[in-house]
Amino acid sequence: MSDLRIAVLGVGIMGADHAARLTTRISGARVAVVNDYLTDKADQIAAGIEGCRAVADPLDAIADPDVDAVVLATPGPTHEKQLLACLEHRKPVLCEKPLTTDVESALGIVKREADLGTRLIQVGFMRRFDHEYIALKSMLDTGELGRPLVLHCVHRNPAVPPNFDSAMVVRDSLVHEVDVTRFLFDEEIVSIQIIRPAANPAAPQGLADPQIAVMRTASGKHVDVELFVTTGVGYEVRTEVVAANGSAMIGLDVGLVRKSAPGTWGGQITPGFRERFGQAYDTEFQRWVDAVRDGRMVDGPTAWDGYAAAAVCEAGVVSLNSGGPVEVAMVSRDSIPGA
Ligand code: ISE
Repeated sequence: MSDLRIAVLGVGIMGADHAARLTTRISGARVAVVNDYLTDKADQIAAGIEGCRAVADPLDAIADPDVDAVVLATPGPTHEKQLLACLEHRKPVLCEKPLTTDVESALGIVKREADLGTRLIQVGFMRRFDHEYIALKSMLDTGELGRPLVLHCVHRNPAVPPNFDSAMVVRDSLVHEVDVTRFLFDEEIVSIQIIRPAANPAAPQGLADPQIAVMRTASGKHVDVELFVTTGVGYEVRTEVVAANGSAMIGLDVGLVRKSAPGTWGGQITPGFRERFGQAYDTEFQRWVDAVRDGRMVDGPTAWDGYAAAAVCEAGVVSLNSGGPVEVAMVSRDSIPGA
């Protein structure tokens, strides 16, 4: 079987990383087309990949007859149009989060895909492919810890880009714990509250950081998340499940532990999400390529997962402004046959 010919749309930090991953570490696929609104950047990436060319218009790249499947690493506001084009051309697509930037358009995408009767959209919630999250999920599924009751999470970044605002802490950062909660517990989140502690004096003016998210699932499980995106320290993602018969924690970041004179010990913290979740991205991409090649098209979070995450984040942003708990408004999955 010949290699899957992929178009990578958006070759900023994430897209360039995906193009490199597909070229050097993933089998059964090659990058045939790249696109970016910065055309010089797309030309430069294309020049470094054998048999790859830059296409200036993202919709032309999707429609290109030499493209079998699409990776979207473009800015969120462009996703709706690009996803609709992928559906129109029946091209499988791995879309970096967010699915779209608002709940209505996310639901529109879910419905349009369901109307086609074939799943073509996978959403890039990469934590579901991380060895530690997989181990935690398997442990919960075997039932050895008994009924899970509480999830405690920590999500810290050393720094964020200058345009990062308080709502992005919810939509861009917390969205991962929203998906992790749904993945681990197999149920929807029904309410969310965002609490703003005193802000980090080192955070940019106006950025509410840290934030504490408190969520409740349909069966009444409690989830709390400390989000702190300007720590200046490192990339820390910890997740602890407390269950009826014990607890389990991942993300302790304990690699090599050094002990040396004069009586000190210590190790290293991963600097960023690409280092912490590099394995997860590789596994996600290999499994997606394999699924597309054998006709399953999707092997991971679906458009519905993207919609559900958007709905929780939407409620989270309302709570960020009001301070109180907010109910999550979502349609029922059964109301969309095929979703
Ligand atoms: C970023 O977009 C990510 O997806 C990272 O995983 C997350 O840690 C970071 O907070 C986000 O801004």
